[in-house]
Amino acid sequence: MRSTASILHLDLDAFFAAVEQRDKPSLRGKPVIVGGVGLRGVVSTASYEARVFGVGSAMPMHEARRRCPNAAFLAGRFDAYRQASKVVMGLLAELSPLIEPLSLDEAFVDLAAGPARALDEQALVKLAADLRARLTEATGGLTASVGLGSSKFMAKVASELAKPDGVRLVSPGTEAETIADLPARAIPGVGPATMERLSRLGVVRIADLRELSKAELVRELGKAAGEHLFELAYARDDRGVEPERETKSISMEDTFERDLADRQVLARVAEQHAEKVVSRLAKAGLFARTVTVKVRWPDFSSVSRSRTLNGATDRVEVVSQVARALLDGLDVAQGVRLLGVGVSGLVEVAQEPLFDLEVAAPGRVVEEAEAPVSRRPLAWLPGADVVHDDYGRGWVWGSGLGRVTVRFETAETGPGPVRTFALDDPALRLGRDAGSGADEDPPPAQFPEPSAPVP
Ligand code: TTP
Ligand code: MG
Repeated sequence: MRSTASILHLDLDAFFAAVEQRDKPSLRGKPVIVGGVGLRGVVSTASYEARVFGVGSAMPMHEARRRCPNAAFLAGRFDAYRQASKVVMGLLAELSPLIEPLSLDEAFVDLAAGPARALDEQALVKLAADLRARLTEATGGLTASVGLGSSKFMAKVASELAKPDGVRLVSPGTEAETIADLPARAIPGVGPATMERLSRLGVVRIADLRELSKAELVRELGKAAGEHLFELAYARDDRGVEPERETKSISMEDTFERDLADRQVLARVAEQHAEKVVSRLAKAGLFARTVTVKVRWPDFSSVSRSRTLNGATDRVEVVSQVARALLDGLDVAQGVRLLGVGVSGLVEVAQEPLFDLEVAAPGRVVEEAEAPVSRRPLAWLPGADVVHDDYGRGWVWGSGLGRVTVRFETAETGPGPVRTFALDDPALRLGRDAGSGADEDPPPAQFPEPSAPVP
């Protein structure tokens, strides 16, 4: 491990929600929840104002609505998130040639590989402060938390301790004591399932892990995970910052303590895996075309089954249904030792028809007749960008019964007025540009219809 705190971890604060608040001035300082709109939709992220009510990532949307009924519930605009992410990653690339993005809003930077290699601690903190200021400026108001440490693990823990909107440097030599009192789940990779196993061994804090032997952890969690956790408990981590590599697949698997033959239990595990996989997909701003299920039998042989969809999806109910169907095609009577769910065929745009399951009603969800497949089909989802010939740019506040309500405001305006239109109002269009943009066909010329005399 290195003796300087030269690994930097940056994580944007309440990323999707912060982009929404930037572009929708009336929502600044208010609870904002971005998430799936489907039947089984879950929260992607909640603004800090909404977190006060106990709303958080991966919570079912209906639960979020119950806890925070007055929040703005938005469907998400991946183009805007991806654009903000590019700006941020560009700033990080100025610090060092060695950066490793983990998702749209999170990356490691190895400062030892760049011009900052010889900086002392004070100068490193200053570098982080400057970075955060430039980031806020360049993104039009987003904030980030930055951690500095002697390893990837410490940098990530430090940024978590710095949240929100702060910097934290963990001095080399103080790592083990810094993490001792943190809950064990603060270790990246320790999720609810691992935590449940650990609590049975009496583990609450990271220091408690040090009471266990490596052999005990390996027995409980498997060789790779057990050994890794044993090292992290003492903050020992020598993984290098890996330059950007393309994400080709995302998967989640679990080895059971006892072989499982109960279809219902297996289906539930497949669903839980699908939820995690989809959450990581969303964090990466990606959509998947192929779903794979992997099963390992008691004799350690494995099979996998895949299905490729007609289009690319980021919807948990789709991934979950396909995974369960694939599982149904396997005879599990002999017992299952390991079950995994994965997605691949990753692309940056959804290609599936976007049906708003929860609110689909005649005339409620409008697909553009010939929506280009090159980008997410547009629909009057809450939060979507719209342009009106007379009122200019705004966003969908709500829709239903053949009408859509729009708030006319942008990042550059103050909070703007609200107006309601018929869904087929020719002056109103979905999208960000006014119609003269390069990737949009010019709108058909509009002539005032002579009002027909009423007979
Ligand atoms: P995070 O960095 O985990 O969360 P965050 O940026 O919203 O909040 P924090 O201030 O705590 O960092 O994830 C980044 C984005 O990824 C988040 O804004 C939305 C998306 N995401 C999902 O879509 N599903 C998830 O389960 C999580 C955790 C994140
Ligand atoms: Mg974040």
